[in-house]
Amino acid sequence: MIKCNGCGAIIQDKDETKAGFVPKINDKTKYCMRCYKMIHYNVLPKIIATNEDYARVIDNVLKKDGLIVYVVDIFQFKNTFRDDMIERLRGKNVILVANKFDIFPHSTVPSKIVDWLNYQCMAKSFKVLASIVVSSKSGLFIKDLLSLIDMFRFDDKDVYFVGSANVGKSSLINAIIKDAYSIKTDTISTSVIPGTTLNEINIPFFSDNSKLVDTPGLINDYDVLGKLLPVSYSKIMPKTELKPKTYPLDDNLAIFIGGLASFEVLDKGDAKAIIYASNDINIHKTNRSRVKDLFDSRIGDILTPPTKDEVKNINYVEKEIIFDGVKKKSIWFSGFGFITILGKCKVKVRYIEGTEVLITNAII
Ligand SMILES: Nc1nc2c(ncn2[C@@H]2O[C@H](COP(=O)(O)OP(=O)(O)O)[C@@H](O)[C@H]2O)c(=O)[nH]1
Ligand SMILES: [Mg+2]
Repeated sequence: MIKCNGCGAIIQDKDETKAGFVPKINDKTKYCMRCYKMIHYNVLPKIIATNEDYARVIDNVLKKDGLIVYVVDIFQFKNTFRDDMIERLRGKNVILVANKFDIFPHSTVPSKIVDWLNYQCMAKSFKVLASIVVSSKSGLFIKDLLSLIDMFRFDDKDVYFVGSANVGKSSLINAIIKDAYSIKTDTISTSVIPGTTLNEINIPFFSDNSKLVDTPGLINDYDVLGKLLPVSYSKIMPKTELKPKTYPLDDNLAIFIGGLASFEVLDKGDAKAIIYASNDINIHKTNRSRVKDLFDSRIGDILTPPTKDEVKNINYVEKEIIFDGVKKKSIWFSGFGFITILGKCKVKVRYIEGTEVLITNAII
């Protein structure tokens, strides 16, 4: 039995529609056709497994006695620090890693984010051995993560990387291997499509023969990606440093985050709002009186993403939120960003039906 080095599926030459397919298996086969195409032709993979399949693999992994690296996406924190994962991880040896720190404004102080992460854990009574921010893309703090892993990997245990789909688990393992061996090429397949990794992938790494283990992640049903087509994925996932936009609130101000959400001021109080979203999303400032008209006629052209094609399958829901101004807060939209509110105000957000809007203490 050979496993694909890219996604972990068992290599087979019987069924093209199933994971691990290659037309012909031989001694040199290292990757399935899906990963081979992803690596050499930049072809995006199709999703071929379900959340139940992924959950089975994860639960199997968690039965083993190892050190767990729980990876979350700092830009999608609320989406990826999930109750269903926290419940699975309670009582285990866990290091919490917030990945993709490179996209946060470079003035962000890492230790403040770590404090914030620890607070979020405390709020869920979730004990972790340590929290850290890293970037698998830029390599920032990868060495520090490796030191933490060495420190907490009692009795030469294996190290399991778990977390939601797309948080960068596979990228993180690649970054660790690149750093440790001073190499430039990726070992495991990564992509913008949730569900790239299909099975557990074991990588012998430590001198005692213990392994780094990559796992598939659960896909969040509330993620906005599920409502969009792959053409929009790379637009809403920031690739470069976020350029936050600050708006002092005015009565009747409305702001569109592309056509993904709108933010309307019902009572401006003394507040301002700072929007953190990918630079590829059009932020459009307008008056509340124009909101209905814009939703009816301009989504998919000036208000994009989504594209015109995607709009056909999207409905919007709305929610009023009151901020008392005592603490800074962040409004998290599943999948494409957050708004930090400073001060007292009352606002209305409209967002895509089937996605979530969640509030935390402000992250930045
Ligand atoms: N900006 C940024 N993107 C990242 C980082 N790590 C991973 N990504 C991107 O996130 C997407 C998902 O990565 P992948 O490793 O496949 O995630 P996995 O599903 O958790 O294994 C890919 O498009 C990666 O390029 C990071 O540190 N910074
Ligand atoms: Mg992966």
